[in-house]
Amino acid sequence: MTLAATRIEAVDCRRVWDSRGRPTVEVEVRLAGGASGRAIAPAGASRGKHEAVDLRDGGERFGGLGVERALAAIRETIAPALVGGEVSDQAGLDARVVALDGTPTKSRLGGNATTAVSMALAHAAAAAAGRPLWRYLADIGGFRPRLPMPMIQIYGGGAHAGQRIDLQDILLVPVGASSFDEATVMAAEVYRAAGLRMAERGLLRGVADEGGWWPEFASNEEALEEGVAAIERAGYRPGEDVALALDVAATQFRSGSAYRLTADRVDVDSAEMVARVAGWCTQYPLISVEDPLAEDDDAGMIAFTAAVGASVQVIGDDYLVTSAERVAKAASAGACNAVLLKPNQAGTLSETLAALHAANAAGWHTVVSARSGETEDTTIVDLAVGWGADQLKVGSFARSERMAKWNAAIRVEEQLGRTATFAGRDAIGGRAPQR
Ligand code: 2PG
Ligand code: MG
Repeated sequence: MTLAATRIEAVDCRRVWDSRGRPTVEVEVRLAGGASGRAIAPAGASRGKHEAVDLRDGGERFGGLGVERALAAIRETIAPALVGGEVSDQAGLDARVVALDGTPTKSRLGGNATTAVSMALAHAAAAAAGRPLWRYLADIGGFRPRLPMPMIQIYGGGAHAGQRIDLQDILLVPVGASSFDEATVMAAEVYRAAGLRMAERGLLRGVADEGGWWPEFASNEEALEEGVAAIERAGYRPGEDVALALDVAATQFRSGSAYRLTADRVDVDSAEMVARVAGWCTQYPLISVEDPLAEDDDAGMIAFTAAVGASVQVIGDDYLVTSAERVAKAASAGACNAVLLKPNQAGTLSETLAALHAANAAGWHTVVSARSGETEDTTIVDLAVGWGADQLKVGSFARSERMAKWNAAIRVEEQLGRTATFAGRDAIGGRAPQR
């Protein structure tokens, strides 16, 4: 009897290093027919309380961030359960891992272990089918491959820049671009102009965790003003050619029931926070705002979405943690109109895809996102293209763990050639509540 070529023969793993020089998990899946797939788990710094947790070793070594326990979980528990399985049955294999873990946040096996395994399975399945992963995912999922609109960080802040300012990401969105390639050209020019301005003002201090300029600003608003100035300096019209976006990551500066805006030397309550960020939306060319309120501030999220959601995209990240259930609940409550999709928040590709389906069902925009701790792994680009997601957020326009993703998308656009479609301006922005 000949064994099926797509039978899983081995699930191997090793410790590799992420963009912060911290240990992370790499998995390699080998199939009976010789095809293989490999993936590396990313790691967040500003994490939601309900997301899948990484299994770390604790203790002194590597500041407690070792991944020996996660590797042991793969070798001793996950691999024995998957070997012999049919690799194209991603849903069945992911479900097996979820059942083996049995916790709401993957705390037994580790989200770092389950995420790397799930992504490596998909790579192996695509390799066996002889197709790039993005095309394989589109084919099996019934999606039309499409290049997403990129969101590119200009300044990093919050947990990614020692809390120098409270806002975590000030991003640019090249809404006037007509292709992904053109979008990267515009991003390169604005990013460069922003750096030149920092240098001229004597404020250049290098870059933050995701490659954005270190935010040497006196207030949160100054970051927005500088963003507008950089767009103009690069020769673009703010809002018309290049818009701004924010990841407030407000959970990070929640203090009791208040929001502590250290850079602005003020504590505000939820209603004042809503008014402040909504005010920025009218003052600056902001097209999208992520996590404007903390992960447990339902009333604030609903109020903010009601205030600006018809014209501004309101993304839930820590608030929704790539959970289909949370997306459906938020949609019916009128909180958010877009979801950030991070595979390692869910812990498997199948659960990430379920969150995308829930968002599509709600008429929301979808944004596939990297983490602040990344590697050369470019799986998220395949997901964004193959699932026809609206946007892709992978950090700034510097550092190779970021550039690897932008460059991967450029290659896909070229491979698609004349059949390539780019998400464009309509794939980002506000949505009138559907209730
Ligand atoms: C976010 C991400 C990426 P982290 O908040 O959206 O910017 O950060 O991976 O630290 O959660
Ligand atoms: Mg975020």
